[in-house]
Amino acid sequence: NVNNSMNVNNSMNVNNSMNVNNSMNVNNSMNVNNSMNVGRNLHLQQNHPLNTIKSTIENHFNSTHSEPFALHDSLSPVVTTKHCFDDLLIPPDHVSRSYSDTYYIDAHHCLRTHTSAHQSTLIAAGESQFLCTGDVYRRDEIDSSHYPVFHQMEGVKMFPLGTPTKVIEDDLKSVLSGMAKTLFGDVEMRWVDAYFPFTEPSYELEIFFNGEWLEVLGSGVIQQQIVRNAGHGEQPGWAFGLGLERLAMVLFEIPDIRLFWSSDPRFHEQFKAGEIVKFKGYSKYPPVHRDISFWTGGKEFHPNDLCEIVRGVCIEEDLVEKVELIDEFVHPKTNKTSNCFRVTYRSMDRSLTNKEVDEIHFQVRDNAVADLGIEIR
Ligand code: FA5
Ligand code: MG
Repeated sequence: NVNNSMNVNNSMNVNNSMNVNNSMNVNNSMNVNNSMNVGRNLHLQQNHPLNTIKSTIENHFNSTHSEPFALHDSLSPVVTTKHCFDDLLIPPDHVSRSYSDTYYIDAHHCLRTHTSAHQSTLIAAGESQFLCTGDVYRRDEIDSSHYPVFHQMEGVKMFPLGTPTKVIEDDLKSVLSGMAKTLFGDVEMRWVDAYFPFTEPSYELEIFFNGEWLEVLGSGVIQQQIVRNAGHGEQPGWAFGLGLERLAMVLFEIPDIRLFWSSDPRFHEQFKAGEIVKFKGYSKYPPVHRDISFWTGGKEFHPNDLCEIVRGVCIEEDLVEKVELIDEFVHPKTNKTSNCFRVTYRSMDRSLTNKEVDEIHFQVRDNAVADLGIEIR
């Protein structure tokens, strides 16, 4: 019934580039059979940064085109090797097919390595423009921007028969740079020639952000053979594939790709659907909780005053993460008000001992009694 929590952490002191190595349940040697992450569908979770990026892009496409893009975000990540590779003209000996790159389920099925795995099926189904989002899996390196599961969005736009390649290329570039402007504002961007077996010509879009060029997406004019094989003859089109985590890490200032998989409420509480806000780092060390229950005295009591006292006791080291009112009632006979506050102590850089937290908390109680005229229960 009481929702009166105050964050007394000084967020300016929070180290955004902290190492979160030990804080998460990351299974580096994930295999297909026991991966906990298959089916998590972060891109479908309300309020999740990946969902916000996804819907921002979807809204951008559908507000800049009069004919809507069909939206797909729940196609199974288990695909045939035909859909993932053959249909995209990826040669049989291409590195991306190897057992050291791809999570195979059997000789003919794998976890999709990119959302391009759905391209030819959707074109064959007659869709002329669509966005397709999903989790993709690669045996990739592990560092702060690479993770064996990440999320991609694929976009395809088909054109009337006979549309010149130049027109398609120009449309591709203007639509995608418009999308980048919607996400990043007025940034510098550049098109870099690239190679993909399934597009020709191919380009990568890079944007200059925080002092460096960042690869945002791969794209190009779809190889006609793919469209022919999908039963749509000489109809031309473009396609792109982008990494949602990379965009979200930059826009939300999320320092480590593993944070997206966190179940820590301190991560999720920071985000609301559709809002791009800067992530505030938090500590990986365990919290220590202490409650303080008291009758408020003759003086008028304000919760902020208690926060001041806690801050004062922890002046040398910023050890308090949160002070929240967890219970409040008025005694029916005496008419006195009782409050119970929970103080969460947590260091950004070490584990606290119970003994030192006890000492701090006793000091908090003593000071509160002396300064606020309260009566400990
Ligand atoms: C592809 O996956 C192509 N299918 C993209 C494409 C689609 C090209 C349609 C042409 C037409 P690439 O492997 O470069 O390309 O990945 C695309 C994006 O996914 C990258 O730009 C990057 O943003 C992201 N990405 C790639 N590997 C990782 C990873 N290990 N972790 C996080 N993001 C990644
Ligand atoms: Mg690339």
